[in-house]
Amino acid sequence: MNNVDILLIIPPFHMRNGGGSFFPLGTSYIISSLEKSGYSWGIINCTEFIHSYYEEDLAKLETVLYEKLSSFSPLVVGIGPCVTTQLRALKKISSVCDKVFADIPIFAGGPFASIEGQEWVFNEVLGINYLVKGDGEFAIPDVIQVIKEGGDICQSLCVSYMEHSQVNVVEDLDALEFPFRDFAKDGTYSIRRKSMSGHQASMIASRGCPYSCAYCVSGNMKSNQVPFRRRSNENIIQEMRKLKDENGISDIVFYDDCFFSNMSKLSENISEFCNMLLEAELRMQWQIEMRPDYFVLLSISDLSLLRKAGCRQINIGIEKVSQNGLRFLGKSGNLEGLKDKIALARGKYGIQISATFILGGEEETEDDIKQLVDYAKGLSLDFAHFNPLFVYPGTPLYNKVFSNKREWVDIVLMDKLPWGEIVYENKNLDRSQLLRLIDYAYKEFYKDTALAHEQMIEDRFNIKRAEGD
Ligand code: B12
Ligand code: SF4
Repeated sequence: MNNVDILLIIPPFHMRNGGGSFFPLGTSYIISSLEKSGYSWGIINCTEFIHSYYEEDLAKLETVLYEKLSSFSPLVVGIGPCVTTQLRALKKISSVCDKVFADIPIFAGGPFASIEGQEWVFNEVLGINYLVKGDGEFAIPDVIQVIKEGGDICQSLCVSYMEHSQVNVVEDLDALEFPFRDFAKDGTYSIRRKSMSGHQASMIASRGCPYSCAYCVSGNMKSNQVPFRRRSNENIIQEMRKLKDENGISDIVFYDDCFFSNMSKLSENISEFCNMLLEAELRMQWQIEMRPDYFVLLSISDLSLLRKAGCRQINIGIEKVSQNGLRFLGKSGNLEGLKDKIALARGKYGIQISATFILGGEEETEDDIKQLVDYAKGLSLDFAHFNPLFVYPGTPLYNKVFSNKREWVDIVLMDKLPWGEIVYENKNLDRSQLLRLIDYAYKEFYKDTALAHEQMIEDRFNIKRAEGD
C-alpha cells in the first residue's frame, strides 16, 4: 500500500489525432512545491490509459482507476488540472474516488475549478465539495498541513466550498520552485512538436492574460480577479539553463498566452529578454505565442534579435480577418501588413510562422469560411490550425448564447461526441456542417504538402470515428 500525504489524479483529455499524452506543467509545479514542503505524493495520470470520452473509454477509466486507487492510502486526494471539457470523465473519477476513499477529503483544482460560478457543478453534478482555486503551489501544502494537524479541510484558508470562495494567487512567480521534471522518462517533458527537432520541454513565463476575448477563459477567469503576472527574465533564463544542463533540453515551447504582453513596450521587452538570453550563451531554440496585432508591429531589428536569440517559431492567433468576425470574438487590432510581415519573418529571418483560425461565428456562412481558408493559404504560413468556435462556460460568449448557467452541463453530459466541447452553431451552420468545414480547411490548406496525409490532417478531431459510432 502506498501511504502518501496527497494523491494527485490527472484527468484524461480527448486527444486530437496527432496529439500526444502530456504531463501538465501545472502538476509539475505542484509536485516541486510538495517536495519543498517535505510532503509525500503519489500520482495517477489518466491521460496514460484513455484518450477520449467515448463510452467504452470511460468504462475503461472506471476499471483501471479503481484498481490503481486501491493501491494508495492518501491523507487527501487532489483532482486536476480540470478543464470543462472533461466533465464526463470527472464524473467517473469522482464516483470511483468516493467508492475507494469514502472518508478521505477530495478536492479539485485547475482552470475549470477556478472559473467563477462553476462551484455548483462540482458540488451538485460531480459530488466534489472542495476546490482549490487559482495557483496550487502554496495552497495545496497548506491544505495538507491543516489535515496533518488534525484539522478539517475547510480550516485551510486556501480552500473554497459552496459558501466560501478563495482564489489563490502567487504574486511573485519568481518565488516558485522550477517545475519537477524527473518523471519524464522518455525525455519529452510534456511536449512533442513536429516543428522542433531537438529534445523539447514546455515552460511558462507568466500566468493569466491581460486581454479578455469573448470566447476565451484565460482573460475572464474569476472576473479578472486573477491578475496577469510575469516572471523576471533572469528567472526564466535560469530555468532554461537548468533544463539544458540537467535534462539535455535544447528546444523550449513557451505556453504563455502572450509571451510579450505589453504592446507599447514590445521592442523594449524583446530587446531586454533577447539580449539577456544572448549574454547567457545558452544557444537554445524556442517558440512563443503572439497576438497578430503585436506581430505586425515587429520591426526588422526585433525580428533579427529574436532570430539571433533562438526564436525559431512564432504562433499567431489570427482567428479571423473580417472586422465583424473579430468583433464577435471580442478581438480588435490592426492586421495591416500581416502577409508581408510573415513573408519577412520566414524569408529573411528563418522564423517559422504557424497560425490558428476559428471557423464559425455570428452569421458566418460556408462561403465566409472558404474565404478564410483561402486567406490562410495566401499567407505563406508554415502551419495552420483550424478550430470550430467553441463555447466555454465562464466566458462572455457563453452568456450570449445560453441564458441558463446550467445548460452547458446537460449538453456535455448528453453528448455522444468524444471531446466534451460545445460548438457554436448559427442558422447557417450546424455542428456537423462546421466540423465538415474543419476537415475541408485542413485538407485544403495542407494539400500538396508533405503533411497532407498525416492523421491529424485527415481527421483532426476524430470526426470519422465519431460518425462511425
Ligand atoms: C498548454 C495547454 C494545453 C496543452 C497541454 C495541456 C496539459 N495537460 O499540459 C494541450 C495542447 C494538450 C491542451 C489541450 C486542451 N486545452 Co489547453 N491549455 C494549455 C495552456 C495554454 C497552458 C496550460 C499550462 O501549462 N499552464 C501553466 C500552469 C502552471 O497553470 P495551470 O495548468 O493552470 O496549473 C495551475 C493551477 O490551475 C492549479 N492546478 C493545476 N492542476 C491542479 C490540480 C489540483 C488538484 C489543484 C488543487 C490545483 C491545480 O495549480 C497550478 C499551478 O499554480 C492553458 C492556458 C493557460 N495559460 O493556462 C490552456 C487551457 C488550460 N486549455 C484549455 C482548453 C479548452 C483545452 C482543450 C479542451 C482544447 C481542445 N479543444 O482540445 C484541450 C483539453 C485539455 C485537457 N486537459 O482536457 C482551456 C481550459 C478552459 C476550460 N474551459 O476549462 C485553457 C485555460 C485555455 C483557454 N484560455 O481557454 N492545452
Ligand atoms: S484569446 Fe488569447 S489574447 Fe484573448 S483572452 Fe484568450 S489568451 Fe488572452
